[in-house]
Amino acid sequence: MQLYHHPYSLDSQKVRLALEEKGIDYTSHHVNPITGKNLDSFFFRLNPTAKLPVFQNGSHVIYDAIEIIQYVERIAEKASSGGNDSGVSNQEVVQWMHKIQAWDPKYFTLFHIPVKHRLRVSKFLRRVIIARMAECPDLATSYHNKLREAYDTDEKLGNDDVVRRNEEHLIKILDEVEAKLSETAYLAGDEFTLADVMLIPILARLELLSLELEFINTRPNLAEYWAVVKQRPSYKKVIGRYFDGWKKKTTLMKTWWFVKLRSMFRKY
Ligand SMILES: N[C@@H](CCC(=O)N[C@@H](CS)C(=O)NCC(=O)O)C(=O)O
Repeated sequence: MQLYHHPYSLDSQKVRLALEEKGIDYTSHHVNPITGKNLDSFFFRLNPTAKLPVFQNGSHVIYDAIEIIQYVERIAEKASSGGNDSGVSNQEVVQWMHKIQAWDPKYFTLFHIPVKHRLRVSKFLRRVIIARMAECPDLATSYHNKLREAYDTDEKLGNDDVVRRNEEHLIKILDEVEAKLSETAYLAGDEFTLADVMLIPILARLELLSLELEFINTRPNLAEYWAVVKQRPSYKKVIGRYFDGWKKKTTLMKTWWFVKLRSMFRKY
């Protein structure tokens, strides 16, 4: 099984946490969306939307995070129960998974990144798309769509309503989570489940953007939960080793310098 993913990608983190929690082995391929690796033709042929993650098991390719996680869950259940997959997530877990997945982190994240960095990356990625399009004319339509998407994102970011609604959606989810965590230790009961796997990357994103005081610490149950789930080996492997403490700076600087140098030398 192959997983194309990146530590920066929130949906990739969800899938990788599920793989770690379920103890499933896979071959890992890093595809950095900020340096435009996802726009390389090899990846574009695999997924013409260029989105991460992509999961491949033989000829079976899955693009949707929840579908991948549920597929992983079925494999794990089959392995542990000798062929029958009766132990998959209950309805409450699945409902939380969909509720959390309905929030699109794109505008919120971009809005909270310093404008200088956002503009440089966005310009760089548009140049990369144009360069790849020239190299692979047979993929021109998909690259055109990607370019249109990039302009559309920039335009929507200038629209206060879009950004505000995106944040309100997040707040609504966090408030529901806070209420639930006053009754149970984890999101769907007193056991850790795949619902928690979906939530952890969102909390990690808030911390990465230095927004934990406003969004996590103001919710005492959530703050306590966050401290507990960060102790899990899956969190440390998938997120902590790239973003905890000083590592955050090193991880981000590497990508930033890549983009800066490539832009300077016009090497797309
Ligand atoms: N359909 C995908 C969406 C995944 C998605 O939005 N991925 C983001 C990162 S979390 C991405 O690849 N962004 C790069 C791009 O759009 O070029 C899913 O549901 O899993």
